[in-house]
Amino acid sequence: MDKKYVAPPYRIKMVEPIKMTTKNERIELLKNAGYNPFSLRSEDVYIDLLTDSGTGAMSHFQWAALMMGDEAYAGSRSFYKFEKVVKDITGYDYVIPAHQGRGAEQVALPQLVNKEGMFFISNMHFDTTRAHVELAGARALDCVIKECFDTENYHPFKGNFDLIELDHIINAKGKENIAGIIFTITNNSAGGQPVSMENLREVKKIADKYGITTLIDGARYAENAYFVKQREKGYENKTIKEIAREVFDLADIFLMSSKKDGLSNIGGLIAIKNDTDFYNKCRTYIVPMEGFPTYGGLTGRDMEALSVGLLEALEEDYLEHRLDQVRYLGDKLRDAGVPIQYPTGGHAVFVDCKKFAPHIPYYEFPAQSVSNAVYLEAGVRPVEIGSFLLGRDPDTGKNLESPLELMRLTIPRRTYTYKHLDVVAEAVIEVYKNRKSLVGLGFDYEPPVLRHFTARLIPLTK
Ligand code: P61
Repeated sequence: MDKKYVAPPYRIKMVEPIKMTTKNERIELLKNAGYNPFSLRSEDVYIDLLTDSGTGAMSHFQWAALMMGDEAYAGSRSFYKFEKVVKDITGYDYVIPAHQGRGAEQVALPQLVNKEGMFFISNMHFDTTRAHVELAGARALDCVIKECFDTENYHPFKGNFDLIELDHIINAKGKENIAGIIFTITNNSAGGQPVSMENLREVKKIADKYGITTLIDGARYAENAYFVKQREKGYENKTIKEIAREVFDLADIFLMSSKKDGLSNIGGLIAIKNDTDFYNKCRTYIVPMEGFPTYGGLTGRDMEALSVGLLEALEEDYLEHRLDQVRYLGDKLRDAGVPIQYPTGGHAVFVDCKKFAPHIPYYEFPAQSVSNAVYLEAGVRPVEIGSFLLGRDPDTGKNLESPLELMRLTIPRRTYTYKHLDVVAEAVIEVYKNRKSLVGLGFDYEPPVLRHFTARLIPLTK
């Protein structure tokens, strides 16, 4: 295995002080937060690994571009700049900005659902995508390869679609009932795992065979392209932009939360290959939901920053360092015996808490328990991606069991140093050493929807 990690291809020009709290303070802070790190104040967090969404550092080119924002309500110059960049990257005909990924989802997805009993199929839907599929009256079905759930063993593309399962689902549900096939690249929920070009080509063939629309949920499409370059034969000498373009050629619609690979703090978009009718529908509905089609909930300066950020995110030296940071943290944990989703993906290290704390059952949220312990140890804030986030079966009211119980250590872009990651690794390793003392959690307050954001929990003493 290559153990070399590249130094950042940037230097630091502005700093944001962060402060370390004491363990006793953190015990009190976590208790007040209802044992749910979402309720902590960010000031009480030393290293914040809750998400890579909108938390990255902008370049000086982006900060300079902010000054060029044209805040016109209609026909903003900044929109046309943004549109040009997105068209150049995707090769698509139409571009509509949205305030973030879920804004794009709420406008675009319902336009594909034209009757009851329809389905979207994805390698793995992200939770907001699933929520918007369901709000549109459809159902979300996942068909990722089984290797994805085997966290220990290497597979270069754990985000791949299970092609046999995909064909099977389409036949079982009826092709006329499939609203679309969504390529989630990278596959966030199971580890930021990439999808290979070969797999996407096969998915496209299946979609064409049945005449089904293909969509990209491409919050991290540039990171996916970098993995293709590193791991897939025939792509070694292609540029990231060329690889990304090959993916765009396989789809009809691109939905993006540009808070990730747009290297900006806010933003989203809908891009459409050539379907004028679909574009007109989205353009109509963006108005009441997000705003006029040339701003879609963004300011002119947001669109300026994005126009620069989208291109910077395709730069190879940036991507190499970005993925090296994730690999660095993953290697440190793996070397110490901590079970992680291996290999590491694009934006985070996912710790396998079914293996970390096997004595805690899924309905007492093992990954949440580990996350809390990591916060107590060093003021590091991870996020649970497991049964706590999954919620309850709407019909039976029972807690659903997630196939994976993960603690995500999500690395913001261009924000932390390798030394910060050492602190994170040391904290997780320390908690791992004392893992037998971890206890499960029960509800003090459980909200009826998206409970993980605002629930209050209590530790269940043995
Ligand atoms: C994240 F705790 N992701 O990973 P928006 N598609 C994909 C995403 O990863 C994604 C969106 C669409 C987040 C933010 C987040 O329960 C949570 O711009 C592949 O966030 O609307 C977002 O994009 C939606 C964190 C979202 C959460 C929901 O951290």
